[in-house]
Amino acid sequence: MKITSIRVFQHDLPVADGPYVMSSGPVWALDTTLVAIGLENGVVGWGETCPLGPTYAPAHAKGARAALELLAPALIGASVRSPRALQRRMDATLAGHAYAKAALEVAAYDALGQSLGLRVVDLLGGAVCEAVPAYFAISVGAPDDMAREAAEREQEGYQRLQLKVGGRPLEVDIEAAHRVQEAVGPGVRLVLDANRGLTAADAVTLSQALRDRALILEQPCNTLRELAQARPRLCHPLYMDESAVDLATMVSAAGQGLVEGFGLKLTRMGGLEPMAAARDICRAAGLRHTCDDSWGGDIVAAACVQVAASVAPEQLDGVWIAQPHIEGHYDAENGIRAEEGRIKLPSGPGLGLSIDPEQFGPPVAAYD
Ligand code: 0XW
Ligand code: MG
Repeated sequence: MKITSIRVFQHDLPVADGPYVMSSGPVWALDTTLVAIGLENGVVGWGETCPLGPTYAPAHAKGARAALELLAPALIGASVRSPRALQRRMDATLAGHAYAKAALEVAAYDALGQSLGLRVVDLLGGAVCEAVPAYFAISVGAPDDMAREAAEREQEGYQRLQLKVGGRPLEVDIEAAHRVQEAVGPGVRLVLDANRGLTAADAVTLSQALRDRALILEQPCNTLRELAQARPRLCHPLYMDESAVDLATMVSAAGQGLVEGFGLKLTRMGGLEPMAAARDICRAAGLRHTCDDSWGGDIVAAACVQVAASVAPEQLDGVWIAQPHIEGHYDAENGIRAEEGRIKLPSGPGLGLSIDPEQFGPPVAAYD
């Protein structure tokens, strides 16, 4: 199962129903990077990393491809039989850059699973279900428009809706939360996600103004210190997303009782293995979490669903995929999609996808 080649592709992902609007502003198009790992047995495994623009997190598309210039050659000749050994080899080549390493790690798991005739979830402890709940993120918008979209998404089967807030007067966010909750049934769980855009004081004001609403507040503030400062005065469960940059931070937050849950992103954590460890930390601490990523097509989505299917249902808040905002699929037959609020786990080995590299054009880099 030795790696004999690595191909890197660049692919544009315009936001089909754009813009996607968070507290940091609108996003109209994304730049994704795909990697294809070729093995001596002829198997090809795929990975992907797609930062949500250059300011959402300390990651950007060209940075991923620059990191891969160092990382890919270091993996030629290594075996995918030990993802941990690959991780050590990558860490000995380049510090940090988890979002780039994740693309290679996922591709290695895809190739390993295909070689063994196993799904990636079978390599992560096994599936506890064959479909996982999806959730939908509603962009910052006029309260009426957000309420209308919330009602439509509930009709589509989503039972968890994330409202993007921040970047505007708090009063408008408060009005939007009221209007959305009035527009949907009691079975829909609502999350307000400011993507780090609020001060601690504003987070407290928002929460106290909505104290009678059943909500989750996700990453309202930018830093751990601000989350801890706001925490005692919040009226709602607090989830950490962008601040959960590694397992050590999660262990510390769980140990302090700082949060009730996490929004977890696969490439931010460094791939499937760290995500599975994060899953186990949450299980041990009795915390709920999502299995998501910042953006990306079928390959990122498949990786998120594979790990999500190994999570105890009582711990899984849901899976977010970018697919509703992307035209088409990388794999038209097995592509990952939400149907009636749930995402089916593909049946095929590896990620369960069959990817034609021709769709991405010539590789931007090739290593043999
Ligand atoms: C909703 N997401 C999982 C997708 C976007 O990348 C942002 C992210 C979040 O929860 O912050
Ligand atoms: Mg979030």
